[in-house]
Amino acid sequence: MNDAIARGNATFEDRHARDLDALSERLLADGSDVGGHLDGIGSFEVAVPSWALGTGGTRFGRFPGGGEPRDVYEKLDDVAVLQELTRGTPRVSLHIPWDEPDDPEELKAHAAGLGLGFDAVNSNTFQDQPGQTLSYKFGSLCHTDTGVREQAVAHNLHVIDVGRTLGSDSITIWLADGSNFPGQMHLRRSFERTLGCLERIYAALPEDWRLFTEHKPYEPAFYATVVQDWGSSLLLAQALGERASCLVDLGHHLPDTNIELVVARLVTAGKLGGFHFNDAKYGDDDLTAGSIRPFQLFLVMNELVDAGHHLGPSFAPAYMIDQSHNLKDPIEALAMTVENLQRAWAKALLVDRDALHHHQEQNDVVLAERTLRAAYETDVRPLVAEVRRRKGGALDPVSAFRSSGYREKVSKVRTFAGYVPPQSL
Ligand code: RM4
Ligand code: MN
Ligand code: MN
Repeated sequence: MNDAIARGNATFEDRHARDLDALSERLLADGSDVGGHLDGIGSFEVAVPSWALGTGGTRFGRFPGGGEPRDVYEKLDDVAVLQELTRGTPRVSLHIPWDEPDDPEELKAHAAGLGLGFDAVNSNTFQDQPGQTLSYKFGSLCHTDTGVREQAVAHNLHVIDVGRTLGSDSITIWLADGSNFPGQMHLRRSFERTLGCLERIYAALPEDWRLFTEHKPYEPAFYATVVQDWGSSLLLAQALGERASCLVDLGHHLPDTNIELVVARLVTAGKLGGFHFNDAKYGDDDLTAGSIRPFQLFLVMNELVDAGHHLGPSFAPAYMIDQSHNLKDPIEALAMTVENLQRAWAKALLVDRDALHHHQEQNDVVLAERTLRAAYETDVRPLVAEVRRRKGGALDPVSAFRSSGYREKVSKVRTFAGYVPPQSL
């Protein structure tokens, strides 16, 4: 990959240098600290979910590409490629049991050899696994049957155990629990049972670990999801304690929800724990971040940067990607997501916060909005590319990936696709 990166960077070098000069000159004239911006952009890192490396499917089918990773080791190899290209993805968020390692120590060593570590581990009580005693058809942590709840709690404790060996420091719990028809489930009791189980998982959390609850309005439950919205998620996190917080998945909101406002509220509550970046037009579409609503992504990043200014280093949400593509090459899709995240983050860093604050205090609607838009409309691509270049990454990750011939190469070796990716999750 390094050869392809060097070749690509040589091709784009002159043009990049000219674009970077022009932008730096303009930013300096506006009083911006260009060096500071470059450092700030470089500080943004995002974890890659282990389920994003294979071609995703929908419930109507799957069209696998060649050379998909066959196991978790090959998935890490692909994340290492992404990291070489983008220099922004040094960690993996592992899903268990989809990517459960036979030997976590060995997987940790394999990851370390690739320069990778582990972010939050994800439990799965939304599907029945082969050989499982009791079914999650009617829920897991919310289930009416104690036995099912016990089994689901035990699974989460196991996930924590695996994560501990891998060097992870948090668990994300997303529950499909809910009902499809009015009357099917006692709305209050099902929530209380869920909290009761989460309390037991929380009690087993290693001291330096965090627990994230992830809300989702619907799917697969179409009438009432137990952890349906950020309010429910917040109630759980507050009841559990200090090390529990909420995870916001950008695709888990009803159309037109003001997600930046959700972020702001959770920051105020001190309960914004993690993020799943992706994009969506209608539902939990898991598309490339920034592909559909780039302005919304910018406004979310603006809240995150603003919270960082206000709270300092203690504000450290776990930034993760949650996407699943059925059309794009997964590595290219991830490279585009990382790039779009870096750009949105870079734009948010450019917001003149003092000016914005001043205009807000003066109730100057026009100048406040113009201050935000001035940052949003700045073409930050040269800054972001420069950050990658300085770290040894690619000026243009997708073209470097294509010219490397990586997918063709692994296609020859990865001949049996044993992995069946998530369908419509
Ligand atoms: C869910 C949710 C979870 C993810 C699964 C695969 O919709 O977003 O975060 O682990 O999908
Ligand atoms: Mn998610
Ligand atoms: Mn989702």
